[in-house]
Amino acid sequence: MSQTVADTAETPVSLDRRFQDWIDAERKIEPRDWMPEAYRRTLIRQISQHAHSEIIGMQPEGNWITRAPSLRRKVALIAKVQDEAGHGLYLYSAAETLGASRDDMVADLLSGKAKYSSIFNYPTPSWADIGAIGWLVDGAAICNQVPLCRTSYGPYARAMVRVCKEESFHQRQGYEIMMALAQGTPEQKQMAQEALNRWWIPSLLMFGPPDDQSPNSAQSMKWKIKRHSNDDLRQRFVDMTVPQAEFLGLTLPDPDLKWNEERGHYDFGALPWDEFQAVLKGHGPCNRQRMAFRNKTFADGAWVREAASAYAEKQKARQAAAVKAA
Ligand code: BYC
Repeated sequence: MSQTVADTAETPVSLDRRFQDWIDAERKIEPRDWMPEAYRRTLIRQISQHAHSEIIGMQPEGNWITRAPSLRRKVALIAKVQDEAGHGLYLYSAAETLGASRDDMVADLLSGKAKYSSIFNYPTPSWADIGAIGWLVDGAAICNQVPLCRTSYGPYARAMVRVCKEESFHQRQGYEIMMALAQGTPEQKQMAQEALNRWWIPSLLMFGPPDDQSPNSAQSMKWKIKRHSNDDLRQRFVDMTVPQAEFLGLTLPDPDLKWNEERGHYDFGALPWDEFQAVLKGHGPCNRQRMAFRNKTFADGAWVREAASAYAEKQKARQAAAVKAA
């Protein structure tokens, strides 16, 4: 029988302590292991918010599937949006291993009780926004999510491996769109620049509040749910993205952005945290639209869920009859 958190200690120490030692030894927590209730709650919160973000995140891009400029672009965009649905499903499944019910999680999203990423409350008025989302939003997602492949909860860490592989394809499809526009006509280059201007700040806000205003970070880092702080990941993203913008010949919309030799990082301007808080409270440019669309889609899909449940019941009854007859 494999060892569990509860039987690691030779001396009588508290379960909390054994749990922390187990994590400090870089061992994974699995669904049947003992865990502090707060660890379980934190994970359900983070994983379900992450799942909701993937599901709502399909909307800004789905908006452009019918208007993609070529068949190749359309196929890639459909595949990307479909991948996001898949990410949502793996993540809901990971949260279910912690005892969360899928129906409750979905109900919390639909009622507006649950959060999803701030970034998906911004509009996509031009095709270049699809490039900017792939490049910047998926780029930010990669910075934030690659360390989650090493998060302490096994099912979440394993789900993130596939998610990150797909995100890296998404990031490249976005960068390729930006490259085509940046090397195109002056109007196309302008379109790319305007999309970059729209998405740069929201992408930086996506990493969450500054470390000194992040109530969950300290405990989540101790439990190795989070491996890096919000500010560290934001800085990593800025450092990674500046040369990519230079390569495209586009300008990041921040007059305070400059290389700091001493720190070995780029400095950047103050971020609008009041805007972030407003978006979280439901007052971003597209919050109402996103929620209304999700609720409508859920209601429109009721017949599919009913048909799938009826089919599953029928299969179950058939199998039971076959077992009885055997
Ligand atoms: N938007 O104490 P903090 C994607 C909330 S999917 C909204 O730092 P934590 C993609 C936070 O929840 C993108 N809320 O929290 C999909 C907390 O509120 P509660 C999503 C945010 O959890 C499709 C409060 O602010 N990625 O990339 O330690 C296409 C205080 O924050 C945001 C993930 O979910 C935000 N941006 O750290 C393309 C990754 N930031 O819950 C791309 C997994 C913070 O206490 N999640 N809040 O009421 C994480 O890594 C962490 O949960 C966060 C926040 C870094 C996001």
